[in-house]
Amino acid sequence: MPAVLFPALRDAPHEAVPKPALRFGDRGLDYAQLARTAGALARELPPGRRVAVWATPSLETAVAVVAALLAGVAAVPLNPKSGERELAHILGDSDPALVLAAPGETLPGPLAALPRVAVDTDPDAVPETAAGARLPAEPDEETPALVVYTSGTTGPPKGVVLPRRALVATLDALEDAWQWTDRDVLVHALPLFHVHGLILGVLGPLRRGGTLLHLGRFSAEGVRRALEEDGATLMFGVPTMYHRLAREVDADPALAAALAKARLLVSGSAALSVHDQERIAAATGRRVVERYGMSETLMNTSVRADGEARPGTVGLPLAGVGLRLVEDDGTVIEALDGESIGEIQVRGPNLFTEYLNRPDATAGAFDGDWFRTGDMAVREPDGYVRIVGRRATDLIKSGGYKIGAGEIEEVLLEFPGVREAAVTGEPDPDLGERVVAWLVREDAALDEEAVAEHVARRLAPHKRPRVFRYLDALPRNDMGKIMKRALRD
Ligand code: MCA
Ligand code: AMP
Repeated sequence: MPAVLFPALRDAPHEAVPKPALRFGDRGLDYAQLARTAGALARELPPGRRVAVWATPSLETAVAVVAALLAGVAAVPLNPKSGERELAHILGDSDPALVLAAPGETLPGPLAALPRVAVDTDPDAVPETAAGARLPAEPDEETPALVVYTSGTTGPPKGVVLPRRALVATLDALEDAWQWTDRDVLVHALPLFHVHGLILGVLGPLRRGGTLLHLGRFSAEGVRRALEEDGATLMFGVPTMYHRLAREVDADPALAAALAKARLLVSGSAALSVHDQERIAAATGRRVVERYGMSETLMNTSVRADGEARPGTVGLPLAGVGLRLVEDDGTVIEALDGESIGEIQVRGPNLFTEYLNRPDATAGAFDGDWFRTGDMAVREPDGYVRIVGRRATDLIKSGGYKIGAGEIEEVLLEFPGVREAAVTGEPDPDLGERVVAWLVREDAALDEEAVAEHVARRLAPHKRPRVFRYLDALPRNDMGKIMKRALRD
């Protein structure tokens, strides 16, 4: 029997008291209403094809993705700020049958050729005949649920195919680690086109039968209000968000009191600085819990709700997740000594199936059934994982977004007046890392703003360089390869 992804949706029509499922600003749906709207939309989706979702931070995105999941149709969430180049690649690669978007949303050029289905979130607009219909039968657990695009060191982003089995495995492992229940009300302001905001942040509460409050846009005041006034018990955020809370919490006793009341504050997508962790702990008496995951693996480790949130660590492997550290020569590190550094490799039901249309990349990512994460770590004597770095210097994590240097370099080289380009990440107290462009330019008149704008338009605004540095020539080795380490040093 395939696992039922959302039991609360199937039970909803029989609930005596409506249970809130989703709220975005002043609009929301209870479980019965969500079953009705998403169920009706599910019946319009073409079996066996993929559908794109214009993933604005809105109720429509949540309904669209739930509808696709009910229909057993894989959803491809699109960053609504994607640049032209990125969007054209994703649409060409994933070949969606149609795009789901909120009514009235203006969609950019590359989407114009696709049929568009407007997502209606009004449960009263569903005809009685459709409203009474049963939800579609649950698909097989290996059926692709989502295709999430993620950047690599070079080339365009790859589509990570995530089966329903991986979603169930990761969300149920988090239920165990965080004692996550239907009484939890989650608040966050994460984007809905990545694993963190969409799978953990929307599908997580729905699988548990709990409630999501989405802020639309991150602000400390929004977080305070959700925790203090709207009964939120859990918060998810990237380290940049906790950094911004840490900056305000000293001077804002109401914010400190609200954070202190939360059942669990969870950070992920990048490393939370020990300094920010300590500032929040000093002001609230509460420690932020870190968990570690990846688009390809969903969640691998976490500090447990009943465990110790030790700054700089991401806790223990989750239930069902196999984790090992491997040295460069392939030796598996057995020692839990807090010192021996190896690459994290993982296996388990939480893993993706493949990179879409990229059997070469899929094969290259595995060592047998172990997935190579590219993250370097040590394990402490009690098994806690401490991430110490990343194998690839050409991957940048900025604001929790993974950004490939190669993709930006290609776009920089298209700009008139740019002769050579290299991209690196450098430490940034707010973003974790900021994107730095090293350019050899034709002449000093090059307009930095216009170059940043070009990257923001072709790729996405978070990929634009925040700093420009100019050189007469890029440092290269005998093979002509740019020596990034020399640049950073
Ligand atoms: C600025 N903007 C521009 C330009 N400059 N737009 C066009 N052209 C330009 N040249 C606009 C931006 O679009 C944005 O608009 C605003 O100015 C501010 O931009 P930015 O500085 O980039 O944003 P920020 O305020 O610094 O954002 C910080 C953030 C964001 C909110 C923390 O980085 C964020 O949401 N991060 C979450 C990433 C995430 O979810 N990662 C999960 C993937 P506007 O203000 O209108 O937006 S990792 C994952 O899923 C794994 C599994 C895991 O472990 O979780
Ligand atoms: P993405 O490919 O966008 O899903 O990002 C996955 C990467 O984010 C991982 O390979 C890690 O490098 C990083 N990451 C996620 N969570 C954490 C964390 N808690 N601490 C440090 N790095 C993290």
